Amino acid sequence: MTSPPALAEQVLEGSTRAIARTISLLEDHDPLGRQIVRTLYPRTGRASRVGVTGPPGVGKSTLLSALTRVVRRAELAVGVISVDPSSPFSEGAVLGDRLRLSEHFLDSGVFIRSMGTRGHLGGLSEAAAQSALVLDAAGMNVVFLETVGVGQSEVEVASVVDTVVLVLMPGSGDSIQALKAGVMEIPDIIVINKKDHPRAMATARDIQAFLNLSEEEDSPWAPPVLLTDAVGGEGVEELWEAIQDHGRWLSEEGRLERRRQNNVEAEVAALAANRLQAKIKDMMRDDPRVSRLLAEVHEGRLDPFSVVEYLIASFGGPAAGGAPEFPGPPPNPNVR
Ligand SMILES: Nc1nc2c(ncn2[C@@H]2O[C@H](COP(=O)(O)OP(=O)(O)OP(=O)(O)O)[C@@H](O)[C@H]2O)c(=O)[nH]1
Ligand SMILES: [Mg+2]
Repeated sequence: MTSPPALAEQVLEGSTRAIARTISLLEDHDPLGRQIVRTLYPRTGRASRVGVTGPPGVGKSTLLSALTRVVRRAELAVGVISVDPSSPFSEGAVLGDRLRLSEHFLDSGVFIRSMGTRGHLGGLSEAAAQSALVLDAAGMNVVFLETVGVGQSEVEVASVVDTVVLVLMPGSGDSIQALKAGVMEIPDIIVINKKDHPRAMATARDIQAFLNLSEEEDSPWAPPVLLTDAVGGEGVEELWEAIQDHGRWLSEEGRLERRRQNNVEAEVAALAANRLQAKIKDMMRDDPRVSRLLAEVHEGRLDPFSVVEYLIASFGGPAAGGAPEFPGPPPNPNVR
């Protein structure tokens, strides 16, 4: 078996097989995957990272296939990570993505990977975010991350990209409401796909009117609302233009640096919250002391907060297996 440092080296050389292997390790939550990401991390940051999110079936994968075609014309290397929700249909969705994106299979400047059925959604978006880093380190110029907008995972994924593209279609009423109610953050670019649909224009106008109202004085970036037909390719070049415009805007006045710094904070917070949540679940299930305490709460002899305190006191303490080990500086990939 190839050692993690050797695999990392091959990723840096852009080996498709090494990239695929590393992503599989990440998908399986294999600690080796994390070790490779740690080695690669100092070599990331060059790619433009673009999140493409939106409700199921709006045409995100089709749009990404069309976008990839446009970006390839500029001879930029493109990586695509598509996250499909862990639904009973995700096998089909993965297959569907393969079909939609299959025209790019023979192009060595394109790496496409669908992540579907394994793991719960939180863990999935974590693996997807790390896979995006792998593609970045491998020298991809643009890395697209497709995710289905389902609350939390959307937030997590937004925290690892530079540009968030929200894809909607006529009939995406829930998402539009979420946007208007402020439940969903305003993305950098909004796309109304399926512009061949009779209500596409009205939907775009509706969103534009909302954006005009909510325009913030101190935000010089006004999110454009674009209409596309991902199947016919209409509006896709304009979308790529808008993504590049946003990239240029970010590169001014230290905005990209600030954004990435905020992203790192949000990502670390989300990752830590995921780990703690998993730990709490484990303790609730496996720690006999917790079971006893819960029984006492049930019998009215103890209040719930005492159990919470016990849980929290256990994190990092001996009950949780000792203080976490600091991983130390990453190995320099240039020195073996
Ligand atoms: N009429 C029309 N159909 C489209 C357009 N874009 C995508 N579709 C169709 O919409 C369906 C869903 O497209 P996908 O690209 O799989 O959508 P998605 O958002 O990636 O879906 P999930 O990943 O499952 O959430 C497919 O049958 C596409 O052919 C469009 O612009 N116009
Ligand atoms: Mg898709």
